[in-house]
Amino acid sequence: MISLPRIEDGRGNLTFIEGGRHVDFSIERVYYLYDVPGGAERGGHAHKVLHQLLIAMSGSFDVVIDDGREKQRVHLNRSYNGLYICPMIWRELDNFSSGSVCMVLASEMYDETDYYRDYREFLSNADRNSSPVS
Ligand code: T46
Repeated sequence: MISLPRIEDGRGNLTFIEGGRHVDFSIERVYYLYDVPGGAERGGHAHKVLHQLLIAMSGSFDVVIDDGREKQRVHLNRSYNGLYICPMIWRELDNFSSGSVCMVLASEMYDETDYYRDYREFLSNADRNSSPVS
């Protein structure tokens, strides 16, 4: 989880994000998920090379991250916190609150060939990329 800068004054709060400073990658793409119906699930894939930062700009949702060995459920509900997801992490998003907005900063342009959308294929490649245990 990355804590982003917060500038607070009587007019409200301001948060900013600089590529290469608050995130270790240069930001090539921004997209956002919104108007997500109650009970909907998104994600269900991993990326080969893409780095991303997920931020709950409004409302809240959960992200389940999975490196092929362990899973962790993370609740995002603050617009000054970002969840950094490196390559080769399976992610699933659910539990979207009404009116929530998930903004994503991405290190690459959209490329469908960067996705593992099949969990078994992801697992076999996650195994191959994992460091050997002595
Ligand atoms: C991720 C989670 C958090 C594009 O044309 N351009 C884009 O930049 C993106 C992200 C998607 N698309 C197209 C591809 C599909 O035809 O939009 C459609 C829906 O994409 P997808 O099913 O991958 O959406 P999510 O919400 O399941 O996943 C997205 C990102 O794809 C993924 O990288 O981490 O949000």
